[in-house]
Amino acid sequence: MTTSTFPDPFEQARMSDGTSTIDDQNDPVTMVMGLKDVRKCAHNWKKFQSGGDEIGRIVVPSEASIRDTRQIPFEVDPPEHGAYRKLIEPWFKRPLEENYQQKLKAIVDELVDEASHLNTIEVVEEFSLKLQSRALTLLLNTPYKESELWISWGTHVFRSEDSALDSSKANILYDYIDQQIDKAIANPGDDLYSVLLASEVNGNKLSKEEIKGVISLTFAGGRDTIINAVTNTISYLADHPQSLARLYQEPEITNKAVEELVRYFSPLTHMGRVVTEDTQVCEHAAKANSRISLCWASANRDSAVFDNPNEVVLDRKLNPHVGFGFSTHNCLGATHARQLLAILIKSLAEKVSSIDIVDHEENIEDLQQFQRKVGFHSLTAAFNAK
Ligand code: EMZ
Repeated sequence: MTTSTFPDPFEQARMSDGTSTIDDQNDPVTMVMGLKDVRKCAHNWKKFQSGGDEIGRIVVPSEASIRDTRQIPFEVDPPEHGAYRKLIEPWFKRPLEENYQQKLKAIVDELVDEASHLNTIEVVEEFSLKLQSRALTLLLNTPYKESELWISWGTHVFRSEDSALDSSKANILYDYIDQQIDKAIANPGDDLYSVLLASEVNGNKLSKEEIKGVISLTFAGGRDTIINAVTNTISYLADHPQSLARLYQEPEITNKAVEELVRYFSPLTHMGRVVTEDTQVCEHAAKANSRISLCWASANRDSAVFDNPNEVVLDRKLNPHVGFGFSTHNCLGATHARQLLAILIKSLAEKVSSIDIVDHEENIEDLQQFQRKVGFHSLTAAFNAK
C-alpha cells in the first residue's frame, strides 16, 4: 500500500445492507452507502431536510453545540433555498472567468516554485493551507494580505487538534466575520460582503446574520476539504510519476483527472439530513426527527456504478461521482475547487519532474466501525524541479 492509497472502509456495509448506523453525541446517524440511494435521498429534500430548527445538526459531527448561525444556502430548504442560491450562484461562478484563473495561476505557480527551491516542504501547512487561504481571497474578492490571518487559524475553523468541536476557535471566525461586515457597511467595496449587503432576496435586504451565514459557509465548507484535496493530489502524483508525466504530455485530460481525484479521495466523507416523517431508507425504518447521512465517500466507490472503483483511472470516461454532493445542495464552491485543482495539476506537470515523499502522518477519521483515511496530518515531500 503506497502513501496515496485510500482504502474504502464502507464496502462491506454497502454491499450487505446499504446502510449502517453510527452514534454522534448520543444522536444516531444512519449512513446511506450506495450511489443510487445517496442520490435518491439527496434529491428528496422534503423527507430529508437540511434546514429545520437545530442549526448545525446536519453536519456530522453535529455542530449544534458550537454554532447558532445558519449557514446559507446550505442549511435552508426549498423553496427559500432557491432565492438564496440564485442570488449567490453567479458570484461563485466567477472562477470560470479568464482573469480569475490567471490570478489563481499566479498564486499556485508561486507556491510550486517556492516548494521546488526547498529541499523538503511540509505540504499540509506550508503548501495546501497557504494555497487554500490565498485562493479564498479571490473567491471573496478581499485583499491578499487577509490570507495571512486565515493561515494562522490552521486547517479547520471549527476543529482543533485536540477536539472534534472547538467553540473558542469558531468564535474567532465569527468575530472576524462580524468585523468584516461592519467594515463593509462603513466602507463598501467590491468584495462578497459588500455585494451581499447591497443585495435583496424576495424584496428584502439581506440581514447581517444572513450575510454571516453565507460567509461562514464559504470559510468552513471549503477549508479542510480543499486542503485535503490538494495534499492528497500531491501524494498521488508523488506515488505515480508516470501520471505526472502523462498529465504533462496530455494536458487535455486534466479536467477528467480532477473529477477522478475528487471521486477517489472524496474530501467530504458525508453530510447529514434530518428525517421529516416516518419513512424507510434502504428498507430500514427511519423515524421522524432522526438523522441520516449521505455518504459521498462510500457512494463514490460503488462497484455497481464504477469499474475498478478502488483505482485512480485518470481519464475515467463515465464518472457520475458525488464528491461535490448532489441535487439541491450540490457544492457551491465546486467551480472554484475544480479550477484550483486543475491549475495545480498543470503547474506541477509543467514545473516538477517528480515528487519524493520523505515522511507522512495519516489523518484517519474515526467513525466507530469505520476508520476512514481522509488525508494527512502532515506530509513532508521534496519537489524536484524540471
Ligand atoms: C459546513 C460543512 C459544509 C461545516 C460542505 O460542507 O463543512 C464543514 O467542514 C463545516 O465544519 O460547518 O460548512
